Amino acid sequence: MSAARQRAQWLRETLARWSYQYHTLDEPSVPDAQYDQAYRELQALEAEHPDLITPDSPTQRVGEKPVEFLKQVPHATPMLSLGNGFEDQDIEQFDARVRDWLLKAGVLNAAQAADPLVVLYCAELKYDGLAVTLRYENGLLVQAATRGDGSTGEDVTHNVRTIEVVPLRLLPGERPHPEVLEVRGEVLMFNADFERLNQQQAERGDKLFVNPRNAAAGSLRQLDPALTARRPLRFFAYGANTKLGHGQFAMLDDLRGWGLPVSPRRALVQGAAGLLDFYRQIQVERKRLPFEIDGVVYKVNNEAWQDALGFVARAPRFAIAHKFPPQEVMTRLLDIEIQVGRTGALTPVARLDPVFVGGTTVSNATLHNEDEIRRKDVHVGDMVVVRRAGDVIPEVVRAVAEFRPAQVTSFVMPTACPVCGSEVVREANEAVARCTGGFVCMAQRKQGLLHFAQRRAVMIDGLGEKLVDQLIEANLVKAPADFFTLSVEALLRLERMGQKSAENLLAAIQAARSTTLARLVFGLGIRHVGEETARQLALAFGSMKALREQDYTVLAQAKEAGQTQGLEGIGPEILASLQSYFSDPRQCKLIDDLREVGVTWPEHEARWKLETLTQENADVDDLVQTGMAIPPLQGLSFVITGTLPELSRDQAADLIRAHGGQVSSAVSKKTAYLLAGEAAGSKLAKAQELGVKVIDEAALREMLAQGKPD
Ligand code: D41
Repeated sequence: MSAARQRAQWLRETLARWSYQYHTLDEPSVPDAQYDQAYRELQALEAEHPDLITPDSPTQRVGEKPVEFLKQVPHATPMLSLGNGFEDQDIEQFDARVRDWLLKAGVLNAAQAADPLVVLYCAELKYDGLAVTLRYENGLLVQAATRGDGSTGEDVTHNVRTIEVVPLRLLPGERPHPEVLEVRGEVLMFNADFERLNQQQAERGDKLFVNPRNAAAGSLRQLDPALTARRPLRFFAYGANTKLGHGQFAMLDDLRGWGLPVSPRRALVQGAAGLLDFYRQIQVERKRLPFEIDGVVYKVNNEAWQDALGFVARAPRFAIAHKFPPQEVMTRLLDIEIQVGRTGALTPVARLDPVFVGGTTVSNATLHNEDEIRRKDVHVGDMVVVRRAGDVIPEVVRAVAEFRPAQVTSFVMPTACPVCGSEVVREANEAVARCTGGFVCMAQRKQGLLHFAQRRAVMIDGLGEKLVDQLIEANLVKAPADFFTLSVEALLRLERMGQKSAENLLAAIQAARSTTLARLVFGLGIRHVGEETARQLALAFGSMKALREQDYTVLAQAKEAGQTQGLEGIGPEILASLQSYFSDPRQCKLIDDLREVGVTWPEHEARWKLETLTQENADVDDLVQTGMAIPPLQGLSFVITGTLPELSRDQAADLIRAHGGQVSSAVSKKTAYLLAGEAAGSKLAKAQELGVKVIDEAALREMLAQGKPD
């Protein structure tokens, strides 16, 4: 019997230590299976000898029956509140006040109090959870309570016992723990756990929690501990009722030594300057933290000084919370407007009563799409929660039903484009509704023209948003081809357009006249066709004619059946989009018009073919034998450096890509050629070091003329 008792005690202690190493230190010492085995052994032992069960046994975390209600418990020592500030100034004043009080209390002399770095602070994270207090008597967890109003809270012992990171018995630690220890801290839920929980809730058709804090609160204030046990709650300690005599920072170390999780990020800093420095660091680190914080907390580190400072009302003078600007606020939804994007996507945008959120004033926020509006139950006139986290676009999170006025209007997606009146369609299994107007639609025209003229597309240098606006306004440009019929005279009629600027623009347009198929295909703004896809298409099809004449429905089937070569990166979505684009006569006219006004691009024979070859024998030799053109630079990687005699680096890259080569920015062992011009520097040295072949522009042209690398 005594052997069983000893064994049970050893198992309890060992399991507690492993759990501490796993949860608090994040340094698991044994594999999970080992833990489980020991746990089962203890369970079996306790089943055989029920008198061996102790309240700190890990098997007893969910030992209790549901409670009928949450009991009120008076706090032995009141749980204080925390003053707060938002601005740097608030923090500077806080530090000045602290020094002033320490001077009055006779702790500091006048010279010391004048030193802005004299006070050492412990700077911590401010967890966005629920404040609780845990009472340990002789090391054993005997009670857990919410903060409540600070004097009286709710008894949540049965639930807190189920939180795995909370030790049921304190570990020995480096220094002995007091006989009675009240640990203050926050119960919270990690973001990833919250997401997972909400997913489960959705699958079961249960109500969703609005944020991790809310989920933590809901989970902690349950009557049935078995339910709480299934919720992934965590706990971080930030203080204790009794001073331990070595300062706040060291106290957190003590708590950690006794098995309690404490802030993974805290610092001892000097003066307001040190505090603000910490604040800025945490602002940056915030988005990488696995849980939500709503600011940081500063505490005078020296406990004797803390005592000397005393309290105002219920808040200690030694501490302050420096809060981040709120990321979620409530405001009124004044209207829902429709924005039409370059691809014709209709996005509902919320017009809001301006509010300060996430550090700026926000008056517009995205509502994403029609389904999202339904899901969030948002109506015009509602009070809504607006969220702006970090640099993310502000969004409407949900309506607050409680504040719904008698009169609200439901949103309906218009059936005609608000910009051009064209029909709006929403394809099956698509969340987005689209205007079918294309370049006919002003909204798409402007964005489409900018897209066409951008650097990565047909590249008309110096053509910015303002100028495109002016050109559209003056009715000079409706479609891409119109750029190429502009004259200096026409341009001079635009406001703020001088002779020199007009000439420069025309020169840029002239330069854009000879382009590449890849740039053109990208510039057309076909849905799902980005820069890289456009390059692949140009390479595979070789010519605009081939692209236009293709039946993409047939091609998609052939591809499905594995009968195509050279179209590896082109998926069914892209093929469907090409089919719809090239079967629209308005779009085809646009391309014809470009040719008409003298836009040119080199074309070559199609690289891919519809083959009856099987995948296995379809190697390069077969393709050559079947007469398929292989681009001369296929599979070769180039790096370009220095100034070339005739081509710009962009043009050289286009040329290489148009012939099947790749262009990268750094020289490596995989580089086939370094194309070097005048004043080549470190890349040339690197190429020589690695034995990479170095060629000049003439050699490149020679390769292309020969149709093969040298
Ligand atoms: O992380 C927190 N939310 C946090 C809250 C913290 N790190 N430290 C805190 N320190 C205190 C004092 C200084 C009063 C012991 C607190 C709180 N109080 C607090 N939480 C809720 C009310 C007060």
